[in-house]
Amino acid sequence: MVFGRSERRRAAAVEPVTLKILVAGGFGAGKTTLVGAVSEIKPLRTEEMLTEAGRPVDSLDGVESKRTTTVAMDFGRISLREDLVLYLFGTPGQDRFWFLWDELAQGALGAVVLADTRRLHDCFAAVDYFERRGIPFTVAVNCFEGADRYPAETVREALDLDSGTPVVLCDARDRDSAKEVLISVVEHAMRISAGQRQPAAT
Ligand SMILES: Nc1nc2c(ncn2[C@@H]2O[C@H](COP(=O)(O)OP(=O)(O)O)[C@@H](O)[C@H]2O)c(=O)[nH]1
Ligand SMILES: [Mg+2]
Repeated sequence: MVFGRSERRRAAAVEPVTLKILVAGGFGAGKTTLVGAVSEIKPLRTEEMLTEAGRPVDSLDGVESKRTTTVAMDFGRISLREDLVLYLFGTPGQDRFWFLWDELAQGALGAVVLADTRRLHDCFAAVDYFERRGIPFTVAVNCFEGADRYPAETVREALDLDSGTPVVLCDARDRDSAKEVLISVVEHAMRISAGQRQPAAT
């Protein structure tokens, strides 16, 4: 039926809601991997080969196989539904690129903080950053082989997170797993904004 309601709905789907999500975490935590695993478009990356000069700065302990480093950011897109599209922006992992964060954070609905339990302290800065700015985030523990497994609650305590902040275990290489992480961020951000819309009790 050409003029039926279903046609209208299909037309409406052409303009989906687009949301911006940041993907943060320490160097080698899996940001580029996660964006690449879920993105429907070829992820835009600005990677530079680690140079000898960069070696003393970019610690490779625990990420022995890592050969490139993201100097600007990862960018990707995923449609969670036909009317809901996420744009993913991977934040640069090294502290010396922090000047890019404030611009990246503009208009972000929420964030993923990728954590590697072998180097948990590497994500403290990202957690602090989003807490300070009131940007909702989910902590996604990237379960590398060879890393000890900890329950989500243990990670929550170690990071001293608010009870409402989701902590999920993931495999950044796995599309479905990475998608679950993103759904967690969106749901968490929606819960927070719904809470803020509640009229104040009189
Ligand atoms: N075993 C394992 N390796 C991973 C996983 N996620 C990322 N890696 C690898 O760890 C290294 C660092 O990941 P990358 O995404 O570049 O980290 P980034 O610095 O946060 O962007 C790469 O060699 C990845 O292939 C994972 O879930 N399991
Ligand atoms: Mg990267």
